[in-house]
Amino acid sequence: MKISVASLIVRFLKEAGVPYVFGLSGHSIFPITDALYAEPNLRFVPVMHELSAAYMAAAYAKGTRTLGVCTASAGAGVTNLLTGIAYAYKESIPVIVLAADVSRNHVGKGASSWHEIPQREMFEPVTKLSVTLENAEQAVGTLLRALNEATTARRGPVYVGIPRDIQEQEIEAPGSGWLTKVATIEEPAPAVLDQAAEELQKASAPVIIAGGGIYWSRAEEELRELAELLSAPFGTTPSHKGLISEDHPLSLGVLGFGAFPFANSFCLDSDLILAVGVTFSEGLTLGYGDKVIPTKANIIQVDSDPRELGKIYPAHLPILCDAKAALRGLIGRLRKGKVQKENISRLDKLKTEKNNWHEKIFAHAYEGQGPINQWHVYRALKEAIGEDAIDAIVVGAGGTAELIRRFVAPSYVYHSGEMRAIGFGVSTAIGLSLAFPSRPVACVTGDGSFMLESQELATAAAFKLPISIIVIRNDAYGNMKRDQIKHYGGRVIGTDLHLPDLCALAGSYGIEGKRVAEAEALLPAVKRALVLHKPILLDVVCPIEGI
Ligand SMILES: Cc1ncc(C[n+]2csc(CCOP(=O)(O)OP(=O)(O)O)c2C)c(N)n1
Ligand SMILES: [Mg+2]
Repeated sequence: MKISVASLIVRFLKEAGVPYVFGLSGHSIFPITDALYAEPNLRFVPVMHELSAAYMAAAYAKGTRTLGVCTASAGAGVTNLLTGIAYAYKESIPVIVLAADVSRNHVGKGASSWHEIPQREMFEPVTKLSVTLENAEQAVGTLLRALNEATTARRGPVYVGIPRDIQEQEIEAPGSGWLTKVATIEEPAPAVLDQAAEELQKASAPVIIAGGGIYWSRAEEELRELAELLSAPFGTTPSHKGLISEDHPLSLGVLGFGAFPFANSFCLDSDLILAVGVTFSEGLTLGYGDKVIPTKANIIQVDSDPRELGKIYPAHLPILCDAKAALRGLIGRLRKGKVQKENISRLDKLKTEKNNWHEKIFAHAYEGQGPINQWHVYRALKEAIGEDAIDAIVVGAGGTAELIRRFVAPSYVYHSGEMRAIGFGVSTAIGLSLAFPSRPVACVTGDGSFMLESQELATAAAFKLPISIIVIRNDAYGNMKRDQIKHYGGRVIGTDLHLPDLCALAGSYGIEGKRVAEAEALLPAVKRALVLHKPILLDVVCPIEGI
C-alpha cells in the first residue's frame, strides 16, 4: 500500500505514542498538519512563538520521560526553535524536530530563495542527529533512527528536515513492527561492579551524586535503596532538583549552585563519591574546581555516555552502563553480603542542618514583615503544597530560578538547568500540564522572564490548563540590576523594565489576574490558585533584595 510521507509521519507519531505536536504553522508544513487533521488522538498545539513550542515539547518529554515533538515552517519558523533545542541538548532531553524545509527544486538558491537557510547545519551542533531527507524513500529509516537516537542511551534532540515536496510524495507503507526500538541497556561488567560494591562498603563517608542518568532510567527507587543500605547522603545535580523528595533524611538536596548552605560540605568531607549519570557541570561543581568535589576524591563514575567518563574529573573507577543496571547490580551485591551500614553521627548532623534550614524559612512570618520577600515565597509554596497534600508541579524561571533553589522540594522541580535561559517558565508549565493533566502546575517566574513568553498566556487559556503563573514582580531584571548597583557604581543600564499591567494583560486573554502586594495575602492566594483548575496569574510584588 502506498502512503504519503506526511501520512507516514502521522503513523510514526501514533506508534511512538506521541499525543501532541507543538508548533506554529506555515505553508511549508501544510501536508503534515493536514495529515494530522483526521487524527482525533493526535493534537497539534499551536503556539504563539516557535521557541515556546520547543520548550513545550521538551517539557512534555521531560515530564513523561518519553518523546516530545515540535514542528515549524521552513526558515524563520525553524530557526526560532533553535534555542529551545539547544536547551534540550544541554539537558539531554529527547525531542524530535520535524522541520519543514523548502522544496528540492528551490534548494541551493541561497539568499535569493524564500525561507531557505542552512537549517540542518544550524541544528547539527545541538542535536544527536541532524538530517534532511533527500528523497521520500529515506523517510522510514530516518524516522526509526531519529526515535532511537532521541530516546536511547543518553537522551537528546534530533532534527529531521522534510522538504515540502517530499512531504507529499508517496512511498510503500512499512509493515507492522517497523518502529522497533533498539535495546541499548548497557549491562555493567560484573568485576567492575564487584570492586565498586566493595569500595562503597569500605568507605567511611560515601556520598552519592545523582543526575540525569537516574532520572531517565527511572532509577529513583534504586537510588533510595542504595543510599539507605550505605547510609550515604545523596545530592542531585542542579538540573534534577527534587529527583527524590528533599525531605528524605539522606537527601542533601541539590549540590553546587542552588545547594542548601550545608549540603556541599557533606560532599567535600566524603572519602568516596558515587556519581551516577552526572556531567560534573559548571553548576554542580561551581566552576569545575574543588568547591564541591574534593581534590583527590575517589570517584566511581557511572554513565551510559563514554564521553562523560573522566571528562571533568578523573574517574578512579569508570563504569560504562545504564544507571539503573548499575544501581541494581550494586544493591544485589550489598544485599548478598548482608551490608546495612549505619552512620548515625553524619545522619544526625544532616538532620540538624535541615531542621535549621526549615526553621529559617518558617521564621519569616507573613505578618508585619513589610514587603514580600523570597523567603515568603519558599514558605508559601511549601505550605500550600504540604498542608493540603497538593501534588503540584513546580517550575522556576528567570532570576527566580535562583530564588526557587532554596525551596525544600517535595518532588521534581523543573527549571532551565545549565542553559539558564529566561523566557522558559510558562512554556514549560504548559508542556508539563499536558504531560500531567491531573496535577496543578505552579510556575514561579521573574517578570523579565515572563515578558519573553507572555504571549503563551493565549495557549494556556485556549487549553484551559491548571497553571498558576506566580510572577515575582520587581519591575527589573532584578538580579542583574542588583549586580550593576553593587559592582558598577550604581550605573543601571538596560535592566529596568517597563511592564504593562500584568493583571489586565492576563485578563485580556481571559485569564484571572490577581495582584499580591502584602505578605499576609500570599499564602491564601497561592493556595487558592493551586486548586482553581484553570490558569491564573499572581502578580506578586517582591522588591529586589540584596542591594
Ligand atoms: C534568554 C536569555 N536572555 C538573557 C539572559 C541573561 N539574564 C539572566 S537573569 C536575567 C534577568 C531575569 O530577570 P527576571 O526574570 O525579572 O528575574 P529577577 O532577577 O528580577 O528575579 C537575564 C536577562 C538569559 N539568562 N537568558
Ligand atoms: Mg524581575
